[in-house]
Amino acid sequence: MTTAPERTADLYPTRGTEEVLIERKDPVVWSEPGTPGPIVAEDLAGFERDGFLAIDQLITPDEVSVYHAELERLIDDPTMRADDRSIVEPRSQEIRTIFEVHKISELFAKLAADPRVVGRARQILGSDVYIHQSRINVKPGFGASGFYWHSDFETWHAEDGLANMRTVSVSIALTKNHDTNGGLMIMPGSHKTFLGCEGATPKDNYKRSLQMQDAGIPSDGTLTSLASEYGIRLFTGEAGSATWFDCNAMHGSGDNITPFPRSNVFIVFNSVENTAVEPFAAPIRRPDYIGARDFTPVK
Ligand code: 6CS
Ligand code: FE
Repeated sequence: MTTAPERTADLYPTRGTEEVLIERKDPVVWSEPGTPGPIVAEDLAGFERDGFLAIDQLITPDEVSVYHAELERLIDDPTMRADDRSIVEPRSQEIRTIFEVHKISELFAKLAADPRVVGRARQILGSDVYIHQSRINVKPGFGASGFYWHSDFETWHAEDGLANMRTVSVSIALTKNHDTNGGLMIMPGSHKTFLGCEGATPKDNYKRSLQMQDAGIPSDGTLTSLASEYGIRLFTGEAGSATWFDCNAMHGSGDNITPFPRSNVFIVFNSVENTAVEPFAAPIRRPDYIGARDFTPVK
């Protein structure tokens, strides 16, 4: 058992006895202005302002075919269904998410290390990066359930021990993200306010939260004021499109009752300057296939 690294001061208290809104203390874009990278200055400024950056085509249609076939191979593999890293839909029992796809699949490992992907992460985070989490969210259709409103960072801080907001996600569409099949929704600008949530983290929370999150979500009242202040942006796009979003952006996605799957691969990059310590608001660490404890930088 590795000894727990020294835990730093808690800049973002959460899961206490009441909700609390805290101004973000961390930069959004950590690299110095003018740092070379794949994101042009105007887009980087947009990411800083909005907390997200949408890209019409991050990977080509031929590449989408390769990665979509790999997703199908994984979800059709009976050993994957039996694997702890697979989460099933509560109703249909179809596979909802497979975690740690960058370790399970050489193809997804290659995608994560692609300069078009990791290069953008390094530019936003201003350092070398490692993968905190990767997953495929299948959202197969015919009633696949969505993900209620939340800030990823609130969970990754409370349950995985990430001290600072120096983490970024990219969602790459492997099927068309229509405006009807449960696309990602983000409140533009919400990343600049941290919402400390009410309610302690139950033990082994992840066993339920990855099907339907209940600890770490905003109250109706706060959600109403956030949505009224920031609005809600729905992300649609062809397969191959991508959305980069800040770890603290308030986001969610609806159920998918259409016949058209909304299958995306998500890669979460964390700065090597922000490696996980002990959870800030949970009794135990989550498994390392959800919150990595291998801090090896992506080459
Ligand atoms: O708890 C987590 O890490 C996961 N939960 C959600 C709803 N989004 C981020 C991540 O996949
Ligand atoms: Fe999320």
